[in-house]
Amino acid sequence: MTGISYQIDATDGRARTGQINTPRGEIRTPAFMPVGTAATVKAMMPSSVRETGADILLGNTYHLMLRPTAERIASLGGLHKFMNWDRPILTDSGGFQVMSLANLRKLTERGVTFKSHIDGSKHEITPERSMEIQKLLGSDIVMCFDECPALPADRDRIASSMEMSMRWAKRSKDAFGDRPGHALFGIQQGGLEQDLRQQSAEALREIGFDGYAVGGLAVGEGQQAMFDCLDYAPEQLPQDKPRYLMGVGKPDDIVGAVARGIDMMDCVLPSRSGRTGQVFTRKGVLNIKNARHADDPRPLDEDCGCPACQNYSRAYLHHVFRSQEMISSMLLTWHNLRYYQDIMAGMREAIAAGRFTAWQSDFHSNREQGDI
Ligand code: PRF
Ligand code: ZN
Repeated sequence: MTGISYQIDATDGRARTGQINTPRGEIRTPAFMPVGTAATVKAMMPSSVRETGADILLGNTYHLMLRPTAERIASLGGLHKFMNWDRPILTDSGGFQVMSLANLRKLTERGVTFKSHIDGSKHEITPERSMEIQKLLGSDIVMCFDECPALPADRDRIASSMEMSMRWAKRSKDAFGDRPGHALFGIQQGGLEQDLRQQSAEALREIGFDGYAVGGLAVGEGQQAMFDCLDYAPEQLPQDKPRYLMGVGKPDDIVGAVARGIDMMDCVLPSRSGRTGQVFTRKGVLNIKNARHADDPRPLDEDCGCPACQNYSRAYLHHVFRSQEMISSMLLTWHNLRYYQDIMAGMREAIAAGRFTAWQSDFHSNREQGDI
C-alpha cells in the first residue's frame, strides 16, 4: 500500500539498525536528518549535504507555505526539483512551528489560525490543509498535523492536547488517503505521563501509520526527564515500523535516544551552531570565536575527514569567523553535519556488530578528556 518499506537488519539491546526503502533512495537507520527549513540547508550545497553522509532532509510546511508558498513550489515541479535534492525529504506538518514562531495564534478543534512571522498576513492550517501542502511540496515522508504544550504543563492540558492531536491524526490519515511511494507518520504525544503516552500510542496504532514519531519532547523538560520518557515511549509504538524522535538533539541526546530504540532524528543544532561558531568534536564542544584558537595550527578534530578539518587550521577558522566571512558558516556547518553523520554511521556499525555498549563507552570517554 505504501511503496515504502522498513527493514531491521540487527538489534543490540533496544537499539536497532536497518533501512527505510523509498523510491527516492534508501535511508540507513539510525538516521540523522539535517534541517532544510527554507528549501536549503543553510550555507550548504545539496551535493555537500550528501557528502556529509545524509540520506534524507527535513523540510517545513510552516515556512514554505508562507514563502514562497506550496502552490508556487508545486508549479515549479515540487520541492526536490526546486532545491536540487533528489533523495528523500520528510516534511514537518506545521503546528509545532506555528506554536513556536507565529503571532496571534488561535487553536480550535478545526486547526490553528495565526499571523505570519514574516509579514503579519493571516493563515490557517488544519489537518486537511497540512496534508494538501505536504502533497504539493512532494514530500516523501509526511507528518500528521499535531500540537503540544511546552513543558512543564498541567496534566489536564497535556491530556486534552494529546486527545485533540489524536483526532487530528485520524483526520490527517483520511485526508492523506492512499499515496503509493509516500509515507504518513503518526506523532505520539502525552508529555511525560506514561499512561497518556500509552493511550496516544494505542490511538495511533488503531489508525495505522507507516512510521511513528515521539513528539512533545525536548520542549523544556531536560535530558534526564526526556530519557526517562524514552525508557518506555518507543516500546509503546509498533516494533516493526520506524520510530522518529522529533527535534533532537545534542550528540549525547542522539546516542541516548538510539540506545532507547529511536531510529530517526532531526535537529537544527549542527547547522545553526555552525553559523554561531559552536563546533562539535569527538572530544566535546568548542567555540571557534575563542581567542585561544587564534594561533592554533591544528584542525578542529584530528579524526574528521571533512573539508574544514582536512584543509584548514583552527587559526584560519577563527580568523574567518571573526571577520564574518561566509566561508566560516560553510566550513563549520559542513564539519558539524559530518560529525553528526559520523556518529550515526558509528552507531549503525556498532549495533550491527553487537558492540553498541562498548561504542557508547568510547563515545562518552572521548568527550570527557577535556582540553579540546
Ligand atoms: N510535533 C511536530 N514537530 C515537532 C515536534 C512535535 O512534537 C517537536 C518536539 N520536539 C519538534 N518538532 N509536529
Ligand atoms: Zn571536520
